[in-house]
Amino acid sequence: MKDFKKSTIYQIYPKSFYDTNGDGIGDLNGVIEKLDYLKNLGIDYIWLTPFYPSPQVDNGYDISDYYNIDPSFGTLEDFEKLVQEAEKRDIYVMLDMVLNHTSTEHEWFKKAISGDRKYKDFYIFKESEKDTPPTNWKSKFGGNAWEYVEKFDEYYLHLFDRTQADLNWDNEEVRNEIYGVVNFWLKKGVKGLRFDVINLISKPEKFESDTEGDGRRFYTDGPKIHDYLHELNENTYGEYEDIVTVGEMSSTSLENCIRYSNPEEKELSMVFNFHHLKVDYYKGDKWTVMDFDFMKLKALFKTWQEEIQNGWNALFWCNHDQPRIVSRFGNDKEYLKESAKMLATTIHMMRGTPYVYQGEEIGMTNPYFDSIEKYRDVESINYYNILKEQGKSEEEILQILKAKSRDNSRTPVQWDDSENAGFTKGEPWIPVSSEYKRINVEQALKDEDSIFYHYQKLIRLRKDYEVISNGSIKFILEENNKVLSYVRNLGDTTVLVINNFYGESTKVEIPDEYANKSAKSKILISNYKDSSVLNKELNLRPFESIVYHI
Ligand code: TEU
Ligand code: CA
Repeated sequence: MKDFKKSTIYQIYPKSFYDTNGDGIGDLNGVIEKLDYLKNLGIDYIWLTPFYPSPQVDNGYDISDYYNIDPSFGTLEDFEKLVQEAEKRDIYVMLDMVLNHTSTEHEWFKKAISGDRKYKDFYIFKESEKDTPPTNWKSKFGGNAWEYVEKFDEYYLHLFDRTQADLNWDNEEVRNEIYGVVNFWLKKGVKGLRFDVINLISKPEKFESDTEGDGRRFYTDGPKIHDYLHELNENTYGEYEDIVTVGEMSSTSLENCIRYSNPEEKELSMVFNFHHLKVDYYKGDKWTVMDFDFMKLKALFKTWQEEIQNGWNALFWCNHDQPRIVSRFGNDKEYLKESAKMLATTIHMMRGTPYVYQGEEIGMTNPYFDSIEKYRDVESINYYNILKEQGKSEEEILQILKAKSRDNSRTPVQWDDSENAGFTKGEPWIPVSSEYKRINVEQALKDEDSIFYHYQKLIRLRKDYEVISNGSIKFILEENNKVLSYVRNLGDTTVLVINNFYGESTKVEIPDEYANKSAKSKILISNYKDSSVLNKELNLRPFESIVYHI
C-alpha cells in the first residue's frame, strides 16, 4: 500500500501524451509504451484525464458514457492492460471522475429532453420566460449558465459549456447512479480518483440572481456538499483501504478544504485549490495580461500551507487548464533550467502531495501560438469571440491567449527532436510547440544536469526524508520581495528552503536560529552546481534555489 504523503502523482492528458496509431491523437497504448519512462522519473500514480466516450466539446470533460473508453483512446481491454502494466512497475492508476455534469449526448440527458420525467429530474430544469433565464449566473466558459429548451419552455443549468448539463445531486437516484460509476472503475483496479469540480455539485435550494457576482457564491462549497462527499465516500472508495482521492475545488475556502481533507470527516484524501494561480489575474479577471503578484503568491502559500494542519493539500503549478509555469512565473528563455528547477523545488518541499503535469518535468513552455486557427480549446475560442465583441484588437486578444489559454499546456509532449517531436507519425490534433528541438525528453535524459533529473531527485527526497513528507511548515523572510523561503521541521530535523524568484542576484539574511547551525548542515538539492554552504548572509544568483538539511 502506498502512503500518499510520500507519493508523487503524474498527470497525463492522454490526447497529447503519445500516439501509437498515427491518427494524431494520443492513446492508452501510448501511455503503456511510456511507463518505463515514468518509472524512471519515480512517480507513484498516474492521473489520466477523461478518456470516456465523449463528443469532445470540452476534450472529454463532456462524458456521454461513464462505462467505456472513447474509441479514439482505445478499448476497455487496453485500459485493463494499462492498469496491469502500471502495477508491474509499482505505479497506480488514478481516474478522473466528472460527476458535476454530463454531456448532453449522454443517454440520461437524451431521455430528459425527450420528456421522460424521471430523467428530467436527473438535471436542473427551471421554468422561466423565453429570453429571461432563471438567474443571471454566468457559465465558466462565458455567457449565461442557462440554456433554453423550446419544447418545455424551460431552461437547464450548465456551469460550463451548454453541452455540459449539470446533474441534480439532490436527486437520490442520481447519487446512486454515480456510486455505480465509481464502483465500476474501482473494481477494475483503479487506486486513485480525482473528482472534477466536485465542490460545485450541491446547488442552493432557491435559485436567485447574484447582484454581486457571477453566481458562484451560491453553488460553490454548496449547502449539502459535505454530506454528499461523505456519502460518496461511504458508498464507494470508503470501503477500500488503499484508495487516494483528490477533489478539484473551484473558488473554495480554506475552512471548507480543511473539512474536505480532514481524515476524521471521511470525505477526501486531499484538495486542489487555485488561489495561488490567480495572482496574475488583473482585478480577478483571467482574460488579462499581468505580471504575477509575488507578495500575494507568498501570502497565499503561507496561509494554505500553515493553516491546513488537519487537512492535506495537493501541490501543483501545472495542469491541463493552466499555462506552463516556467513561462508564467519563471523565465523560459535565458533561465529555463534554473527557473524550472527553482519552481519545482518550491512546491515539492512543501507539505502536501506533489503533482507533475506531463512535460513539466522537462521544462515544456507555452507554445506562443500566433493565430487563432491553432487553438482548439472551447473556453479559449469562446473568449476570443467575447473579447472581440468587447472591441479588443486581434493582436491584443492573441497576447492574452498566449499567456492564458488552456491550450498552452495541451500541446503534444516533446519526446525527441524528430518531426512532430516524436509524438505522432500523423498530423497532431493540435500543433506541436516550435521549442521541441531545444526541449525534449531524449535530450533531457542525456543531460545529467537536466530539469528531468532535478524532478527525479525531488521525488526521491520526499520518500527518503520523513521531515519532507510529514514535517511541520513555517514561512520565513515574509517581507522579502524576491525570495520565498520556508522551514520544515520534524523532531530535531530541520529543512530550510530558499528560492529566488527573480532573474537577478539578491542577498538574503538567514535568521540566527538556522544560520547558527550551519556547521552541521548539508545541501539536499540546489539548482547551481556550486551553491554556497549555509551562512548568515547568502548571495543568491538568478532563480537560485537551495535546500539545506540542518
Ligand atoms: O476545470 C474546472 C475549472 O473551473 C477551471 O479549471 C476552468 O477550466 C478554468 O478556471 C476556466 O478559466 C475542470 C477541468 O479541469 C476542466 O478541464 C474542465 O473543462 C472543467 O472542469 C469542466 O469539466
Ligand atoms: Ca492514436
